[in-house]
Amino acid sequence: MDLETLKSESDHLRGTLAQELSESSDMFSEGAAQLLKFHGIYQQDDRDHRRGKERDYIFMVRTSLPGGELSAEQYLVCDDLADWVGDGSIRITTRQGFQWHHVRKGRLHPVVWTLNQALVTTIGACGDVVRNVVACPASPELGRLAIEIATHFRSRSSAYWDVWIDGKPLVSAISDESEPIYGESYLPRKFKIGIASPGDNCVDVYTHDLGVVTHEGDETITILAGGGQGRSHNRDDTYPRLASPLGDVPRDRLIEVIEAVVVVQRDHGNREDRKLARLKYLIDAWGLDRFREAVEDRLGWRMDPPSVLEWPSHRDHLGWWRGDDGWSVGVPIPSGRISNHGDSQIRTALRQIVDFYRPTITLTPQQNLIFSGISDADRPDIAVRLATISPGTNPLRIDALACVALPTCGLAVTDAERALPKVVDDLEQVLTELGLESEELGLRMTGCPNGCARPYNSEIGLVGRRKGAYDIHLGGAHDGTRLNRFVTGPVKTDDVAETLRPLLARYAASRNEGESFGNFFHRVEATVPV
Ligand code: SRM
Ligand code: SF4
Repeated sequence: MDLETLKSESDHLRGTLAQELSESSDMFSEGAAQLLKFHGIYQQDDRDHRRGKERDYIFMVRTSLPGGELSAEQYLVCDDLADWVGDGSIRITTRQGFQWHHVRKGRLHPVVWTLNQALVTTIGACGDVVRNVVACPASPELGRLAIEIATHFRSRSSAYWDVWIDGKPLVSAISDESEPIYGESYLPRKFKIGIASPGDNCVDVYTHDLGVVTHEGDETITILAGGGQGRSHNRDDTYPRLASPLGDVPRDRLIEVIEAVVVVQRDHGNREDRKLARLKYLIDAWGLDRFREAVEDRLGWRMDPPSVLEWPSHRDHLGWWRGDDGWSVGVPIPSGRISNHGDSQIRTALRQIVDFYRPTITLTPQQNLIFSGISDADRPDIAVRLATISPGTNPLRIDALACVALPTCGLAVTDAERALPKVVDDLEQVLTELGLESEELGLRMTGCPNGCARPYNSEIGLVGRRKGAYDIHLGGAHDGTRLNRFVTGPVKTDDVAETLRPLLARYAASRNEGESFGNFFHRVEATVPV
């Protein structure tokens, strides 16, 4: 059965899920596995353990945490789960969520049930709906806006409660299952929303289907539309795209505007070919003006021309700062992996801080986390504890992102998270030799072209091409406002740094003052041999 039929005939995302969940098999049927995604769960297999056609079925559970915020109590529940499911780790995602990997089928119900008792949901974390809404993690106000948007676009189906919470909704009773926004077939594809503070592009606002940009001291909001990173190696008609400025709208009409964009995509997005179903392809097929007109026709009023945006800041919120509720500290977590291995005891250190000092936790879209609400008295001890898990001060290492990839991702052609440390070590060595060790060089690595670590607008994007080898993309703007381009590949993991050395040497020797590596490459690219 094709996915469109499956969705519309699923009885609002129920399908055979409840029945299959109670069966002893270690996996779900293809149809049920597709519906499972709308409940925040992916059926996977451990690719390190593939033997011929034999599969070791495991599941990934993903939270939907608008704005990435958790209380200390919720964090501790999430941390506990890492011990009794999976591989002893939790993973912070590039959309401010948590993921648990290696969950066995028999544990799915207790995991989702336990999360919901702590008021952490997984509904809509995956599937053809509005996904987790991300927001600048340093702004509580934007966090609240993310919750407002997420609540408005949450699916009304009560299948989630039926399957996972024994029919009992925990937050609010849903009496009507009809989906006024999504309709019976939901959206043609996932839909992503990101909210940025003025001048601060830490959420990579141009990479979302819809970007929301607030303005200081002003009730106007700038809307961007049509961002996305995913592409396929064998399909030239797929490509990454930066969101285009659509218009300025009043704050009190924001939800109405987002709904109009979502509904235009629902009605006109491609339902024949899932590879071309994201909003970016509709906008390119129609042209931005026709798309804007369709949105305005739904609204019944016109948007103002979009404000010009500038982004002096793009890096994550790391280190200490003082806010209204005390101290906050942004903690770099390499590839977002909260685990203990060897000398690195990240999970234990974070748990002890949360358990003892009860800060608020905000996950960031750059796979890090922020502790807030810390008193003057508690700050020194927390600082000492965090020093034990510090990845150092090198900006390349701290800013680098890698997607999960092998062994859990079914679409990976090679490693990313597991390969990143070697690439960073090698590059750090080259940068030090060239006197560039304190440069902020945005490096992002993925195990396939789908773009989960947003590699296509980074300064150096490494995109998995085949086992152990990557295409190198260069020239993205430091602030995320320009796509990079394919330069060479596939290059083996061990050869990445040496391949880049001549270009980095030229950058060291002939860059303009204050020029970032991405801008340098963009300026001189026609003459650069790589
Ligand atoms: Fe992603 C599919 C992991 C953010 C574009 N992504 C997947 C799957 C579920 C593989 C699958 O479909 O079987 C990966 C699961 C791996 C695993 O084992 O955990 C996966 N994506 C991730 C995460 C965990 C990456 C990370 O290391 O942090 C991120 C989870 C975010 C979350 O909490 O919701 C994640 N994915 C992204 C982003 C970045 C973003 O949203 O800011 C993108 C690029 C932006 C975009 O959507 O265009 C992204 N993921 C994709 C795509 C390409 C979609 C497309 O339009 O072509 C796929 C493949 C698909 O959907 O068919 C995909
Ligand atoms: Fe998997 Fe590819 Fe996404 Fe990495 S970019 S998590 S390999 S789908």
